[in-house]
Amino acid sequence: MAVDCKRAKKIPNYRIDAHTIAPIHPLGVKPSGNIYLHNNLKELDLSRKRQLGHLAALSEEILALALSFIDSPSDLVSLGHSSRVLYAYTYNEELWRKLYIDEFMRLEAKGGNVPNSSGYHPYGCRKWRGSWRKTLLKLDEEALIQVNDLVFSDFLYRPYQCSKIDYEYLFKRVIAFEENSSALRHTLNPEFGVERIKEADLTLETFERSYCSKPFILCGEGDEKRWPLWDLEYLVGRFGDINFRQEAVEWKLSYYANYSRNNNDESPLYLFDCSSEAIQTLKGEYMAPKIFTYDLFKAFEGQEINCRPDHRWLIVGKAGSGSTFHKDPNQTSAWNAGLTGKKLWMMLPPDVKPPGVSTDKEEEEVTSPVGVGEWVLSGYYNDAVKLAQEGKCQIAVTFPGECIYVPSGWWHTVINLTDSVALTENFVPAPILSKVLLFFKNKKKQISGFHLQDTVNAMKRFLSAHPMKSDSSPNYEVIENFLEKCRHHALNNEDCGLIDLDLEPPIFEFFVELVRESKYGKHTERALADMHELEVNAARQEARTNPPATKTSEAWTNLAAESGSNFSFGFSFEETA
Ligand SMILES: O=C(O)CCC(=O)C(=O)O
Ligand SMILES: [Fe+2]
Repeated sequence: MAVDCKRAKKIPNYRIDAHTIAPIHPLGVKPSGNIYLHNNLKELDLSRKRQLGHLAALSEEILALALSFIDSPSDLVSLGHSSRVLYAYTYNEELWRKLYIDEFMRLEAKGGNVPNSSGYHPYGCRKWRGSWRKTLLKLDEEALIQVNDLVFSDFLYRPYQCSKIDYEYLFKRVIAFEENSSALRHTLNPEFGVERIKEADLTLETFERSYCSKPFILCGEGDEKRWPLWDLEYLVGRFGDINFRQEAVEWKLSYYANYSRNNNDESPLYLFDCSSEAIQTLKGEYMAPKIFTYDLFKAFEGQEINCRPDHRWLIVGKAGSGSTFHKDPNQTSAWNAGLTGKKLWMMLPPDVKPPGVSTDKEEEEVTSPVGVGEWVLSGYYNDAVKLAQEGKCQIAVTFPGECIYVPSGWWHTVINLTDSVALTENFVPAPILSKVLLFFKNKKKQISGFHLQDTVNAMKRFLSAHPMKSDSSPNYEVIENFLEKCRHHALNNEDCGLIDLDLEPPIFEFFVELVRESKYGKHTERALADMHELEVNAARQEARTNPPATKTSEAWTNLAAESGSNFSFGFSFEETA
């Protein structure tokens, strides 16, 4: 008991108290629970019915759904002008954001993927005015019609509440603790913190032997110039007129900066760019940590092959933006270097489900039902702290100049606690080759980032440049069959994962042969053997946790063996296990 108390004291308190966030909604909308403080519920019900007319028969969910089908700003504003309650429901930023983004996507689909230099302007909106509603209606001021004591709705209040979270304040204890660890270049929280190591102290050999499958943070040694000190203002100064991708939209960086400085979004648009003109310049202005450059996905590079999935991103986001829980694509590992700002990381091993996330068995569908703000306010963050105290989750804050390693297959979420700029790259260190191969072999539907035409071209060029070796013949055959099948289709260059054709590129077979022929060839046989072992272990584990509901009877097996290939019955000998 005494030992437990002492231990409990040693663990830093990373929990937060989210109950103090109660901003006043600009229209006076109150949280649902406040309705019980109203002194005349009958009168409230009557006014609501008067205000909504026939729409009062709808539940809030159905009303919201119906409003989301309105597909023009002028219709939405007209409906809002018919009563105060409808003004409040149509004021919801999510509706206006959707209107803008749907139109942007329509314009992009019509005009092709590469916007002209001025980009697309849904409904002629060339100026960001501080909210999606004001931008679409080209308003600098709004009437802000008040609905005090008339609208009690979590549905309307909650997103506003989330947009006003002061993350730096909410996580001040965690930040202070991590700041000390960062200054010492050593984690003061070995229980569930992420180990910090000086970049110069970690050799490739030690990384591959002992660090490849756990998170850690590489820190510098006071060298201010180790990483570029870019912030958004600096980038706007250099690339303000260049288009960058922010999730579904692509805007000039100067436009994104205006948006970023002034919006009420619950989940602000996150700039995640791998293809702007600027990134071509910027990629020459930093050096990845040396130990992360031994990267087996380089086998997909080179003039002759040139079909590597995108793997390098510039990330810019304001406080409150972030990445919801995910595993990185194609079972790759990643590094992420903070250039400005503070990022909160939560990382869980591959087989621990993150709080608030549900998946199907194969993890093809991942549902994070809420944005990061809602995730924090609903108590899931504190659930993650509890998991961390049980050794099932690691939590850290990274600061400028720190580079975190995200191991292959680990769940992770990131919350920008302040405005942030970061660089990230996905890569495949040698020890995870077997896991990537297993993924390519058995999770074909989840493979992403390979473009059909580029991949087909790469396969053709590879086959003509590399004569078959005896070990390669089954793989060559599969690739040749695929190429033959492609001859009967008109190919586009969509991501293979999005294509609905009966064409599944044999990425597993191709990758094996590419690695075999590359400078990483010495890893091939060992990785294939390890992959096989992983496969057998996974099958054993599956049999243990999910024994088949039926088993084939001995009689059936014997009969089948005796009758040879002509065996056929119109009934089954299956018995319940
Ligand atoms: O938001 C971030 O910085 C994390 C990015 C990330 O996890 C990713 O690129 O996969
Ligand atoms: Fe990630």
